[in-house]
Amino acid sequence: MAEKFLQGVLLKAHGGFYFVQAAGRIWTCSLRGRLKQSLREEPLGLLVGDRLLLEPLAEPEAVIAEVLPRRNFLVRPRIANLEQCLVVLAAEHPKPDYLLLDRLLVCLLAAGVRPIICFNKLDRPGAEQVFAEQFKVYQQAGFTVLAVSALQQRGVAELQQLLQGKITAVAGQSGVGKSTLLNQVQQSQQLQTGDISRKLQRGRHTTRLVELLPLLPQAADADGLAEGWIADTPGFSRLAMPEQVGPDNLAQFWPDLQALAQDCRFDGCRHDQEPDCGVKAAVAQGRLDGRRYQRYLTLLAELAEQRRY
Ligand SMILES: Nc1nc2c(ncn2[C@@H]2O[C@H](COP(=O)(O)OP(=O)(O)OP(=O)(O)O)[C@@H](O)[C@H]2O)c(=O)[nH]1
Ligand SMILES: [Mg+2]
Ligand SMILES: [Zn+2]
Repeated sequence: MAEKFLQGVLLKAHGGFYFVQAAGRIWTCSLRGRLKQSLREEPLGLLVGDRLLLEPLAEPEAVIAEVLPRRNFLVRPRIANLEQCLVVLAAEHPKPDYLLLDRLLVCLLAAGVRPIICFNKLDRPGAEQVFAEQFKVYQQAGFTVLAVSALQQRGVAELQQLLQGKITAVAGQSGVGKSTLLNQVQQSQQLQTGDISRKLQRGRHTTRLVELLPLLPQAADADGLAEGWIADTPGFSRLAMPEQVGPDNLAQFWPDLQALAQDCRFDGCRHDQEPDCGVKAAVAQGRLDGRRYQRYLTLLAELAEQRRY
């Protein structure tokens, strides 16, 4: 009975059909009547990333019989079972937006998604030095930090390793090279890549669809199953601060501050105006990067402001 079903992952929904990867191929699926009924009561319905049970019909058609329990899900962008997020910056051009980076790190940690920080365009002049400085700051905070050049295919194999077997989203400002990088790690489809200046003039993004892309399999395995999926979603770069993050717990999602907070005199220290603060002492002694601390204060003030009305 159980073996007539295949387990798969929802890659995208389009035109009333669901495209599901299972057993080494992509199936065009509809919903079983009973499931359709029960999903009507679910405000989110099926999400890209959902793990499903399929009943194959004549290939490539199948019926979705069941949705397996979700590990987690996000509403904006809509995605289920997301394990990690690649946060891409250009070491050079466009200039890195570290406030955006730190904001994304907080959002991801609060959502239970592992961030991987990826500096791209290491081929550009001056990029090595930018990377070396920031590597220290974020590595010390406990994050995985990569140096890559999508143009020269540098660091791409290492990146691919980190993506194996997982569902990964990609975030970062426009023009940092997300689509270019993804074209090198994912299977067939070519994503649209654009020219920065043209895009900045138009002030819009080339990437629109939320869709999971099967990764290139690392080793040739029998089924030709992609061992991992990546989502090129524009929504991630504008992720809103989750509800549960406020001025009193912001530091909990700031691993480098969190470690220093044990030296603070007060338990509820916000590491701002309080006396005898372990975090401020560390900044004064150069043990914590002053600019990252300033960005903490910026986000802290922003959260305090939001709670005021
Ligand atoms: N020098 C250099 N240029 C790169 C590299 N990777 C990407 N680029 C260029 O940067 C520009 C933007 O790349 P995209 O991949 O379109 O950037 P994106 O992050 O997907 O941008 P949006 O879709 O607008 O968010 C393109 O002109 C790429 O050719 C790299 O490693 N080195
Ligand atoms: Mg893109
Ligand atoms: Zn403190």
